[in-house]
Amino acid sequence: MRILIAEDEPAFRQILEKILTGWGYEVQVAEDGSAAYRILSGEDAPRLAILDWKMPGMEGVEICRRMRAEKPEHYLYLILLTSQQREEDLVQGMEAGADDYLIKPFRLNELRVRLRAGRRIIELNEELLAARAVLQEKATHDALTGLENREEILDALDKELARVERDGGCFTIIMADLDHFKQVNDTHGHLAGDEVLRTTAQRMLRLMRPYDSVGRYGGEEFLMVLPECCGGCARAFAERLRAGIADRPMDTTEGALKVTMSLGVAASGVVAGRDGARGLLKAADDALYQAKAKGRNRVEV
Ligand code: GH3
Ligand code: MG
Ligand code: MG
Ligand code: MG
Ligand code: MG
Repeated sequence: MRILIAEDEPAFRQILEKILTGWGYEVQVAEDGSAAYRILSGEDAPRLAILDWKMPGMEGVEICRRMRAEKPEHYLYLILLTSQQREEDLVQGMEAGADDYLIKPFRLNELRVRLRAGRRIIELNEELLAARAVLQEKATHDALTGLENREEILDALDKELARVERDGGCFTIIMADLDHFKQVNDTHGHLAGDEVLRTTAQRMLRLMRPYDSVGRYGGEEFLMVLPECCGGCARAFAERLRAGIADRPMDTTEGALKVTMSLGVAASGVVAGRDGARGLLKAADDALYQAKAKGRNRVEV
């Protein structure tokens, strides 16, 4: 674990650095308060900091106050260092956001166990963040394909509608549906069907730009939102998607399966503003219906 030592007295700083390094910590040092503040608010800051109260540039207590106001994503465990005479200021220090304090001169044993307490808090915080990320992923993504789920992709659509209303420009949505997918399940089993869904998702992702969104809209139906891609761009993209699925059989445990997809394209300029997301979804759905009616494995606008 990395620790920041912010201390303006060189001798004291060096002693602390030596001790902590000896205990196996990776140590970063700051010679004044503003350097410490810069490090703590920067990318990849240490999670644990020992801050001298009295420092040029910025006092340790002020650093505590600022870091708590900024609320970085990872919890920062802050230990204030103060001299005996300022013991009465400790309440102020803790109120400013320090987690703990040490009064100079302090005993090594005390420093060691206080650091251990800090590490426990940091580890708990990391577990909490990891659990939250898992929950967040579950709430917004489809477990089978890893694509956005229906709510999330509809959310992306609403955001894109709001964006073009504000900034102008255009976007396109594509509704895509695997052809005769029921037959895949019936002939090769549901598990092979699942593999086909996963491969379809991967192939679509590979063809998309980083700022495009794709979600699993229904069982074997996908919705894409393509910012700043309209007219010929959208049609060409839908055609690439179609070919990306049809041109190469998909490997499954039941062997290589030929799969095709039909796509309906709708551009924001046509319906957006009139009846928003619903109108656009209906236009894409109608186009998809046309693609199915005209024989499948094709794109309709
Ligand atoms: P069409 O070309 O008209 O779209 O025909 P289709 O067979 O693809 O359409 P239909 O709506 O009749 O059938 C869709 C099938 O998709 C039925 C359903 O069991 C299957 N399906 C939906 N979700 C999943 C899933 O998560 N896994 C698997 N394996 N199959 C799924
Ligand atoms: Mg000092
Ligand atoms: Mg259907
Ligand atoms: Mg289908
Ligand atoms: Mg369907």
